[in-house]
Amino acid sequence: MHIFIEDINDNAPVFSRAEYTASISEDKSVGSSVIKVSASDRDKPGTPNSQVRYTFQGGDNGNGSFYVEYAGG
Ligand SMILES: [Ca+2]
Ligand SMILES: [Ca+2]
Repeated sequence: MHIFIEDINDNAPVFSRAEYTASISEDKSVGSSVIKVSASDRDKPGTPNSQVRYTFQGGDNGNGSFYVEYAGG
């Protein structure tokens, strides 16, 4: 008898900081990076369980003025 232990998605992503704030000056060029955030997830690496997807609050990808660039885990 074989018992396979698979990873389950029991860890939520944890941001490296509790809160992020950023300000941007008006003369910044379009496409400038405003802020970089990162979160980590303790589930098994390389599986959907540990994939972190970033969106704005509410799940959209910005109102046109700002957008989220997805990067890595
Ligand atoms: Ca997870
Ligand atoms: Ca897990």
